[in-house]
Amino acid sequence: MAESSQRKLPPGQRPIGSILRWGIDHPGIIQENPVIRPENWTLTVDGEVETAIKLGWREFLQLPMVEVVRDFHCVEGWSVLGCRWKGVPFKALVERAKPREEAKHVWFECADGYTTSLELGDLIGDDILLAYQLNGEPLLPELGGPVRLIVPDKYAYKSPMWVTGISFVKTKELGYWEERGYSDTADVWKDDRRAKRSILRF
Ligand SMILES: Nc1nc2c(c(=O)[nH]1)N[C@H]1C(S)=C(S)[C@@H](COP(=O)(O)O)O[C@H]1N2
Ligand SMILES: [Mo]
Repeated sequence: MAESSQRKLPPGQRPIGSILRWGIDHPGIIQENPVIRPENWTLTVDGEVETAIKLGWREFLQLPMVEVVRDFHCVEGWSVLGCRWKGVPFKALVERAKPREEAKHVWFECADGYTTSLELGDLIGDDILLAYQLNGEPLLPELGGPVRLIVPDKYAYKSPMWVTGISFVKTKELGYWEERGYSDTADVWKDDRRAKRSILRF
C-alpha cells in the first residue's frame, strides 16, 4: 500500500493535490497578498522579553535551520500532504529573545494586517517553524514568503503568512479568525474548529 493511503488524516479533512491551489482558498483575506522582497523584510521580536530583536534577512538566515515534513490542514477541510518545510525552529527564537516568566502568549502580526496568537507552550515543539522554504524552493509570496509560521497540528489560520512582528505578552488577545468565531485552540486532531464560547457573550 502506498504511504499516502496509510497516512492518518485528522477528522473531517480531505487531501488536495497541491498547496498551489488557487480557486480553493484565497489567502490574504485582509488585503491583496503582499509581495515582500527578502531584502526588504524585517522581523521585530518584542514584548515581555529580556532581549528584544530586530532581524533582517541576512540575520534570519544565520539562525539554526531544520527541515520537517508535515501535512497542512485548513479549517475548511482541505489538507496538503507531505509539505517539506525548512526554517528556524520557533524555540530558537525563544532562546534568543528570552521571554520573561509572565509571557504566556505570543502575538503575531503580518504584512497584510492579519493577526493570530498562540500560547507560548504550544510553540516550542521541534516541528514549529518560521519557514522560508517549501519543498526545497524559497517560499513564494502567495504562500506567505519570505517567512511564515508553521504550526502543523493546528488549523492553518494559526500559521500566519508574511510574518513581520512577534510579541511575547502576558494576556491573550484573539487574532483575526479567532475573533470571528474560530477556535482559539484549533487542534486538528480534536476537530476543534469553532470557538466554544458564545459569540453572544456580551
Ligand atoms: N497573514 C496571513 N496569514 C494567513 C492567512 C491570511 O489571510 N493572512 N490565512 C490563513 C489561512 S485561513 C490559511 S488556510 C493559510 C493558507 O496558507 P496557504 O495559502 O499557504 O495554503 O494561511 C493562514 N495564514
Ligand atoms: Mo484556512
